[in-house]
Amino acid sequence: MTKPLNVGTIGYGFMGKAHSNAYATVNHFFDLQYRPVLKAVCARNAEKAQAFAATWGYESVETDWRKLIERKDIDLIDICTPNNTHAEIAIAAAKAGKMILCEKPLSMTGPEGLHMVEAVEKAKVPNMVWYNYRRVPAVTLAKQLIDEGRLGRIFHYRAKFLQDWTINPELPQGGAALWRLDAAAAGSGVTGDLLAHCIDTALWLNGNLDSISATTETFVKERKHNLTGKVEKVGIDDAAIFMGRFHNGSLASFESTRYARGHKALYTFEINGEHASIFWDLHDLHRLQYFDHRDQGIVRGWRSIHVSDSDHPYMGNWWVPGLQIGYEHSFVHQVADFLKGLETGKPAMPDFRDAYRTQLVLDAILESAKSEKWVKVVHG
Ligand code: SOE
Repeated sequence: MTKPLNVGTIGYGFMGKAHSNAYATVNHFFDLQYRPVLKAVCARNAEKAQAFAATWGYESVETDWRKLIERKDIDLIDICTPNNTHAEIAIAAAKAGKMILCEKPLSMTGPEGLHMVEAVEKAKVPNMVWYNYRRVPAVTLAKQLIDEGRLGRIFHYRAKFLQDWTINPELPQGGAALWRLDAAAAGSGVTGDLLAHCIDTALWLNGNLDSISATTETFVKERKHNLTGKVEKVGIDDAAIFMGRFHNGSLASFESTRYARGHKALYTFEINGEHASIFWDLHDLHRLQYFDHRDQGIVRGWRSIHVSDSDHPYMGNWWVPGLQIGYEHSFVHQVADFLKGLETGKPAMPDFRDAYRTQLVLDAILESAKSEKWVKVVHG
C-alpha cells in the first residue's frame, strides 16, 4: 500500500503543468512508498484555477496561498510562481512544517536564498529545487561517466543556453506569461532563467566555480509594461556571457541569450577531459556524445550513445530498450527521486542549500558584469 502525500501547487503556468504531470505519472512507472495526491491548486484567478484543477484532477482550489499553507490536509507545497514570490511563500511554508518543492532559480539573490535555506533547515522540512535537467537520462549518464573517472583530468567546461523569443521590441514586459521580462518579478533576465540551469548542471558535474568574469547586455532598453500600461526601462539582461575558473583547475565558458535567432531552447554543454570528452544537446536530449581517446585508433571517433537501454539511468522504468523519452520525464524523475529520498532518508538534490550555491554564482555574474572586473564566487 502506498502512503498518500498531499500536494498543494501554487501557480498554473508552464511549470504548474510540468509538475502536475510528474505527480500524476510517477507511481505508474516507479515503485515508491509515497503517492502524490493532487489535493489543491492555488492561484489568484479563481476561474482559471478551477479550469486547471478540472484538467489536471486537483481536488480543490485556493485563491490565497496563505490559506493553502494553513490547510492541515496539505503535506507538500510546490512553488511554481514568479521568482519574487518564492522566498515569502517558502519561508511561510517551512514555518508551517510543510515539505517544499520550489521552481528555479531558488531566489532573487544569494542573501534572500540564504534566508530560505535557514528556514527549511530550522524547520527540518524536506525541500528541493526544480533544476530538472540533471534528471535527463543522458545528463545523469554524463555524471556517471565523470564520476567513474573516464574523462580523467577536466580541462574545459563549455555551456550554452540559447533562445530567441524576446527579439521583438514590441513584446511587452510584466504580467502573466511575460513576468520573465520584468526585473521586479524575475530578478534578472537570462542569468537567473537560463544560465541558472547551466550552472546547476556544471556545479553538479564539475564542482565549484571559484572566479568569474562576466558581461551582460540588454538589447531592447524599453518595453511597454503590462501592469502599468506605460513604456518602462527594461531591467533584465537579455544576454549574459562569462568565463571562469573551476576549483578543479578547468576553465569555464558560458553563454545564454534570448537573442539567438533560430534557437528556441538550445541548451548544450561540452566537457573536455584528458582521456575523453562529452557533449550533450537538449534538442537531442536522449543522446550523449562521447569520445574516448583510449579507443583503438582505427575505430576512434565520437560515439552517439542512444540513452534508451534498460541499464541507462532511469530507463529501466520506462519502455523497452531503444524507445526514448522526453523533456517531461525529467520532472517525473525528479519527483521519483524526491519520494525515494523521503523513503530512504537520503534527500534528493538539489535541495535549497545546494541550489543556493547556484544563486551565489548568479550573484557573482551580475556583480562582475556591473563592475567589469573578475569576481571571486562566495562558496555557500
Ligand atoms: C524560458 O523560456 C524557459 O521556459 C525557462 O524558464 C525554463 O527554466 C527552461 O527550462 C526553458 O526555458
